[in-house]
Amino acid sequence: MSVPVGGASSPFFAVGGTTVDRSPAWAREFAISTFGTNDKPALFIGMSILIVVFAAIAGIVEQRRRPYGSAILVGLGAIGVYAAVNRPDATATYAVPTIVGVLAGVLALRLLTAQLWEPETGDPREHSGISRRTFLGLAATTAAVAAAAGVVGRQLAERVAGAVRNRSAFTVPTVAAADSAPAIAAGTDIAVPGATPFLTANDDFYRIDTALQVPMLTTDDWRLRIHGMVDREITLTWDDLMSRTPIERTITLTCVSNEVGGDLAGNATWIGYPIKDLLDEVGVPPDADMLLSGSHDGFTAGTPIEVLRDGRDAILAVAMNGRPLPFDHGYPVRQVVPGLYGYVSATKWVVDWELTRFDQAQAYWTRRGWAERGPIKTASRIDVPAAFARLDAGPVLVAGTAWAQHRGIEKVEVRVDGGPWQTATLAPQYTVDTWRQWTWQWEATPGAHTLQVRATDLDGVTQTEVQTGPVPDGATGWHSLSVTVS
Ligand SMILES: Nc1nc2c(c(=O)[nH]1)N[C@H]1C(S)=C(S)[C@@H](COP(=O)(O)O)O[C@H]1N2
Ligand SMILES: [Mo]
Repeated sequence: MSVPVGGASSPFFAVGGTTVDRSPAWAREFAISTFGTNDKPALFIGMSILIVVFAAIAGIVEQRRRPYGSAILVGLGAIGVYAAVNRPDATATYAVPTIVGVLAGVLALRLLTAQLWEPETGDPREHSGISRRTFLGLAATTAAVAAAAGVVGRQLAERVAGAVRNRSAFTVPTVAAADSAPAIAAGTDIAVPGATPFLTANDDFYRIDTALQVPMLTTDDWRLRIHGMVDREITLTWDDLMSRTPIERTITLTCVSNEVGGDLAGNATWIGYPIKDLLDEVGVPPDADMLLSGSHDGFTAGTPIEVLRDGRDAILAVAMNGRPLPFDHGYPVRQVVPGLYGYVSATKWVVDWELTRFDQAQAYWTRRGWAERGPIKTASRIDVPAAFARLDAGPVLVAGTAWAQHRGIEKVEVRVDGGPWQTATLAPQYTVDTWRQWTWQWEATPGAHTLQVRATDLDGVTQTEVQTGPVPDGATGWHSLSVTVS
């Protein structure tokens, strides 16, 4: 026996996914600021509590007024079915797990409460216990549900294992010397304990996406369909992609949701295929101005075509720091576009490209109130000392990072207690597409102090002092922290 449905059909994930997709921008902001990147576990725990509460209510109602308790379960089931069949990759079979669950629930509820009623009159019984028949019925129902869950679970486990095997077997493409990332000059990484390393390890790389379950694709499953405003529609297979010439680039990604001083940014060395070459191959008419990229799980990003063609290293990446992309970061293929926030450019598990226009299409976050175009704003951050650190008076090394992708960092300045700005020492700039580390030597005096940092990009523009939150196009303001010196 086999149940041919994916984990995304589970009412739990379906309702969760729909909740994420339908929530207004302020609700997402609230979730991220309250639960941080634990917003998904928080959503699941919240949903579990709600389910237990609804189940208890259904039980009480069924006991008082048959069959209204069962009706509550059917109503909940209807929500689950609606959410499941409306998932981006849904088929009609997505309704199956919810329907099975609801039928089992109603059966269990009826068996459990049957003993509480007089069969002839329908009046509540004074004393009741669970009979042998009811007990057996319940046991059988529970076993049937567990078996069904087991089958779905095993299918899921097999799919996951297949994807894991596929990823282990994938050899990272070899890049010719001329197409390799430039060597990292000595001192580019300031190597100050507590400061961000220049390269972010895959396991430490921030993760932001709307996927409650990470898509587990194999290279055999993968296709990239390129359509819309193109001269020649094509569908790339994995072998088609692998037959091209790969390039390697080190590029810093940043999330638009990053708060001033936040850590939703990371720097990795990517191997992949220039997006510009693929656009040339399909032929894009001059009036198309947006690449609407879609992921396997329905997320979309709208990237300005002019940015993809202005010579920067926008790539369809397949490797991250010498390894196949981790599943969390888009295995087998994702986009990396220097200078744009991830929500308008960095589509993971990318399977669909539609060439279109900004006045004709909207992407996932744009529909929810975020800016249409998302150039990364210049940012700087103090990594050491940590906020509220207790320090000894005397020399203290202040260190951190700054970024202005595709423009580059020209200057970083630090000040203490609102005093004059002091120029920090910049580490060598790797390229304009990566962040740049800095240090500043402070002669700390006893007392409570506030440290502040600001950066200037190579266009000569200094970060604004005006504090704004991430919505709709990225946070602004100077990172500031307090320390105590004795
Ligand atoms: N499929 C998919 N791709 C996505 C997203 C998503 O929700 N789904 N989020 C984007 C956002 S908002 C960011 S900041 C980057 C983060 O990439 P990372 O998780 O590899 O750091 O992925 C982008 N790509
Ligand atoms: Mo993001």
